[in-house]
Amino acid sequence: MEGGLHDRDRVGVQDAVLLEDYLSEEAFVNNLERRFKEHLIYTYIGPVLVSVNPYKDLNIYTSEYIKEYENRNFFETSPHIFAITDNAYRSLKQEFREQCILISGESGAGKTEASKKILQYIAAVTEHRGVVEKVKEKLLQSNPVLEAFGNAKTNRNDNSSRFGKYMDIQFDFQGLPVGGNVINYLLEKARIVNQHKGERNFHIFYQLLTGATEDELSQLYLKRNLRSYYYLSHGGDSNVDNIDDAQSYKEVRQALTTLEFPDEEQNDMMVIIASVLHLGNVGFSEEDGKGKVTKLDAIQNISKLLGITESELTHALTHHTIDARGDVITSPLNREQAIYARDALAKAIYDRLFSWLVTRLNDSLQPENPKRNVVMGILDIYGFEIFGKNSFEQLCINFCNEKLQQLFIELTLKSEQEEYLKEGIEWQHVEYFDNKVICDLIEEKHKGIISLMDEECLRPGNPNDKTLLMKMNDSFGCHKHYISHEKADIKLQKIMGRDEFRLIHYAGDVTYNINGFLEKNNDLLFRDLKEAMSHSTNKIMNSIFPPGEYKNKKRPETVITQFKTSVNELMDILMDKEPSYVRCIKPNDLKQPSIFDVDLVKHQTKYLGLMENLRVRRAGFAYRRIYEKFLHRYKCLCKETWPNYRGEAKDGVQVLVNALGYDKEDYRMGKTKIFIRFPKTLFETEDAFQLKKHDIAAIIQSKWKGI
Ligand code: AD9
Ligand code: MG
Repeated sequence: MEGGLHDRDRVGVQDAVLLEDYLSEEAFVNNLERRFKEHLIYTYIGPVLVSVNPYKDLNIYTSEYIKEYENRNFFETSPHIFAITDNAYRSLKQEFREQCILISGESGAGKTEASKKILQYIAAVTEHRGVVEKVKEKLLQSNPVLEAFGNAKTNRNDNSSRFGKYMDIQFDFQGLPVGGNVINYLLEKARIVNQHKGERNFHIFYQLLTGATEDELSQLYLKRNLRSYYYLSHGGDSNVDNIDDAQSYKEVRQALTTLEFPDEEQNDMMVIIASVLHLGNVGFSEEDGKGKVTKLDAIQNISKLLGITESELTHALTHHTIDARGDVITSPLNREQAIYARDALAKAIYDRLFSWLVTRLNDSLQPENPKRNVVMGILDIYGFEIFGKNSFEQLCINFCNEKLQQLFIELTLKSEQEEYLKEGIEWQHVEYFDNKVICDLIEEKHKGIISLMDEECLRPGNPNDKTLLMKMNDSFGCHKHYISHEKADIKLQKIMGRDEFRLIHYAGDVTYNINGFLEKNNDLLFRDLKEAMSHSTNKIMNSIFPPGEYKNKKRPETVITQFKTSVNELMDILMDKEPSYVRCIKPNDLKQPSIFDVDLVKHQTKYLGLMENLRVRRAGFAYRRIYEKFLHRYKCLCKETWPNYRGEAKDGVQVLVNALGYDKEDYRMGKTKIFIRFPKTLFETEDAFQLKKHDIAAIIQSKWKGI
C-alpha cells in the first residue's frame, strides 16, 4: 500500500476480505481479473494468498523484490509469495513456531513454481557461507532431480508434477537452513506404459536419450532415436518448445553430483531407466494359448544391463506362480497376460526407483545435527480434480483434498480463536460447512468406502468392479453425500452411467467410474517377476526388490489404504504447525499470458473453496490492525489526535473512532489491535483520509509557494 515497488498496486482490493459484496463470486473473480490485467497476480483473502498464473516472466522475483519484502510487516506490502514466506520465516525464527505453507490448485496453476519461489526467498535471506551454503545448494538442486523423474509434459502443463510432494526445510536455532526432507505421494506410474495424445513419458527418458554421450548410450544399448521405444511412442511428437532435454540432462547429472550421488550410483540409475525402455520393446506372440517372447534383443539388453539371466527373465515374463495352500503351481501366461505382466513390471520398477530416489535424496539432505531443529514444510500437491471421466486416482486425490479442507477449517478457526483470546475479545461462533461427514464416508474404519473396497479386493471368489459398485450402492445408498445411479434423479440419470457413483464433495459433485478400481487398488506384481528382479546385480535393483519379498505371507496393503495412511500422517505433520496458504489459479487453458477466462476462474474459485475461505474469514472481523499503525495513518482525521496524540496508542485510537462515529457493534478494541467488522467502516475512514491527505498536500504546497 506504500510507495516503492508497489505504486501500481491500487487496482481493485488487495484483500478480498475488503470486498463490499464478499458473498458474491462475481465480485471476487472480477477483482482478480482487474488486478491480473495490471499484472497484479497476487491477492489476499486475509492470510491466504491467491495467485493467478501470469504465464510470462513478470520480473517480480528479483533481488530488489526480495529486499522489499525482507522483514516487512505482512500487510504493509503488496500481496506476494515473498510476503507469505517472510511472514512464516519470521514467525519460525523469532518465535520458534513450526510452519507449513500449503499450496493447492489445479494442474498448471503454478504450485511448483510457487514452491520454488519460497525456496529461492529462503535461500536469499539466509547466510551465504560455509555449511549453510552447501545445504541451500542441495535443497535447491533437489528440485531438478525430482522433476526429471517425477514430472512430465501433459496437455495441461509442459512440466506437470506427476506426484504429490511435501518438503521440509529444517532450520537451526539461529534460523539457518541445515537440512531437509521430502515425502512423495502417489506417483502416476501408469504414464510409464501409456501416454495420452500430445503427452510424454517422464522427462528423464528424453533427457537421457538426447543428452547422454554416444559412449554412455552404447553402454546402455540405447539408440538416440526416440521413436525406437514403444514406451515413448503413445503421445506422438515428443519435442516440447520450451524444454531443452539435452541441457536438462547435464543439469540433472550435475544436481545429482551436488547431492553427493556417486558416479557409480548415477550410472546404476541410468541402467534402470534404460532397462525400462528395453522392457517396453519386449514383444509377445502366442502359441497354443501360451505367450512367447518375440523381441529377443530387448531381453538380451535387459539381461546384460541388470545381470539377470535371459532364461529367468523370459520365464518370469511368461509364467505365473502361485502358492495354493502350500502347493506351488506355475502356469503359463497367454499373450495378453504377458503384456500385462510386462507393463506391471515396468511400472513397479519405475515407481520403486522413484521412492528409492526420494529416500536417497533425504539421506543427502539430513542435517548433521538432527536435534532441536525447527521446520518449515511446503506442500505442493494436486488440487481437487474433476474430469469428464473420473477414476480411482481422482478419488484418491479428492479424498486428500477433503482432508486438507478439514485441516484448513480446523486451523483457521483455531488461529482465529487464539488471536481473539490473545487480544481479549469474546469469541463468536462461526457458521461453516464441516466436511468431516464426507471424510468419514470415505475413510471410516469398517464402514467407509475405502474399507469396503479393500474388503472386496481381498474377498475370495470372483470380486470385480461390478460387485464392488453393488456393495457400495447397498451400503451408502442412503448417505447424504453419495448418489448411486438408482438414487439419482431423472436429469442426473441421463448423464450418469450404471457403472458410476457420485460423491458430493465440499467443492462440488464428482461422478466416478468404477471400472479399474479393484485392479488399481490391488496393484499386483507376479512373484516370478519380483524374484527375477531380486537376482539383479544392479545395487539399486537389489535394494528395491529385496530377495524373498514374495515369501512374505502378509498381503501388501492396498494402494488406497497406503495412501490413506500417508495422508493421515501428513495431517498429523501439518496439524501442529502454523499454516500459510497459497491458492493457485490458472487463468486460461491455453498456457497463454494476458487471457483471463472468467468461467474457468469461477470454476477454480469453487473447487479451491475460496468463497468458503472468504466466508470463514469474514464471519469474524474483516480487518484488524495494530493500534500504532492505525493511529499513525488516520490521526489527521481528528483534532485531538493530530498532529500527535500524547498518550497510549490504544487510547488515541478510541478517541479517533469516537470522533469518526464508529458504531459500537462495528468494532472491538483488543489488547494490541483494533478489530473492524465490516470493510465499509474502514473504507469510509480510508476515503476520508485520502481527501484529507489531498487537502494537507495542497496546504503544504501553497505554504511552500508562499501563497
Ligand atoms: V501440476 O499440478 O504439477 O501439473 P503446477 O505445479 O500447479 O501444475 P507449475 O508451477 O508447473 O504448475 O506452472 C506451470 C507453468 O506456468 C510454469 O511452467 C510456468 O511456465 C508458468 N508459471 C507458473 N507460475 C508462474 C509465475 N509465477 N510466473 C511466471 C509462471 N510463470
Ligand atoms: Mg507441479
